[in-house]
This record gives sequence, structure tokens and C-alpha cells, in this order.
Amino acid sequence: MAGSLQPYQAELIKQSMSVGALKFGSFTLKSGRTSPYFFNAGLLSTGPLLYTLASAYASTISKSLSSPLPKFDVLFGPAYKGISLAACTALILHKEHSLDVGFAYDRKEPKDHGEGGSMVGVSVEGKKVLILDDVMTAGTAIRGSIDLIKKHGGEVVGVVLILDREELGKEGGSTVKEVEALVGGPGRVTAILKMRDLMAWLEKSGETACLEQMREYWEKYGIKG
Ligand code: OMP
Repeated sequence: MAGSLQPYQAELIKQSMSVGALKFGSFTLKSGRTSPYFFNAGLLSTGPLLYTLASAYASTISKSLSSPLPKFDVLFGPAYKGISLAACTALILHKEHSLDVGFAYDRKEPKDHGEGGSMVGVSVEGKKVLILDDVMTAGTAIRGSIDLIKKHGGEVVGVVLILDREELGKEGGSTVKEVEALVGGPGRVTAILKMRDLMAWLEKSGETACLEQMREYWEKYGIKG
């Protein structure tokens, strides 16, 4: 199962561990599952860490562009954590990949005065939209963003994540496959890291106890095949 890690992936894991953004232990997830690890993207909150992360997002997007990810017009960062991450990534796409895209995000509480509404940034109406989010487990959060963008007339053409936990979704199959079916098909959900990358890192680091718990969790909730 363990594959080889790219240097930028190993660097992100190392930096995430150093600030406690990636932790091993026992955690209750939004889905109710009890997980032996948790990734808290909110702790990647210094200039250097944001640069490492946004660069990794931008490289992941750039690598998938043309195929399987089509050209897109807007990078959408769901509130709250996705907002700053999508803004930073849009900057890096412009500066380091010559890719100029719009940036948009939502408000968790719609504004009832001034311009009002729940969407901020460039309009998604009639546009191809790439959603940038932190972690995907059972796909509830991503489904909410897909619905919101559709409601505002946008077409979601893909999703990019920090971490794909490679878990079973609500319908009992792979979350990734379920979400890909909603956004255009295979390859449309991409991630900087997958659960199996974390396992490869634990194996390389000789963290056998953590690795054993990860394997047990994978048996229970990991994608099959
Ligand atoms: P799903 O909505 O089940 O896909 O869970 C994804 C969300 O859970 C993320 O947007 C986070 O709010 C949260 N989460 C993490 O941030 N890190 C994790 O390692 C796991 C979760 C989680 O609760 O599943």
C-alpha cells in the first residue's frame, strides 16, 4: 500500500507535524468515526507554512490541468479555512504557473445589508469552478460547496484538497468516486496528500504503533480495492 513520497509531500508532512496540524492519537470526526489521526489545516498559519501549502496546492492543480482537470475560471475556497488557502493559491498560480483565475468564497452567515448574499469575490455564474478545500472524509462538506456553487449558476469541474482520507462515503463506496461523479468524472478530485502517503511516511519513520492503528482504521473505513 505504501508508495514513495515526493519531496514536497514529505516536507508538508514534516512541517504539519512540527506545528501540530497533523496529529496521531484518537479523534472523533464530523462523520462520527473515531480516527487514529487528524489534520487541522487551521494550524498551518505562518507565512512560510502558507507558502509551502499554497505552492503544493498550485503544483497539484498545475500537474492535473488539461487532463483530467479542464481549464477553470474560478478557484472557490469554502468558509472558513478554504478562504485564505484559495487566496494564497490563486496568487501562486499567477506568480509561478502563469495561470490567472478568479477567486471566490462563501459566507457561513449570509449578509443582509450592503451588497448582501452569501457569495464573495468574482461571480461563479456561468463559470467553470474548482473547489479548493482542506480535508475530505465522507464528502459532506464538499457536497455542500458543490450545491452552493450550482445554486449560483456555476459549474464545478473539480476539487483539490490537502488531504484525501481515502474513506468510504455516505453511499458505501469510495467518497472520491462519489464526488467525482458529481463534478465530471474520474480524476476530477485531486489531493496533495492521501492517507496512504501518511502511512508511507509513518513506515519510513519507523512509527510502527501509529502505522498499525492506521491500518486497522483503513480496514474499517478505507476504500476497498
Ligand atoms: P467530510 O465532510 O466528512 O468529508 O469531512 C471533512 C471535514 O471534516 C473537513 O472539512 C474538516 O472540517 C473535518 N476534518 C478535518 O479537518 N481533518 C480531519 O482529519 C478529519 C476531518 C473530519 O472530521 O472528517
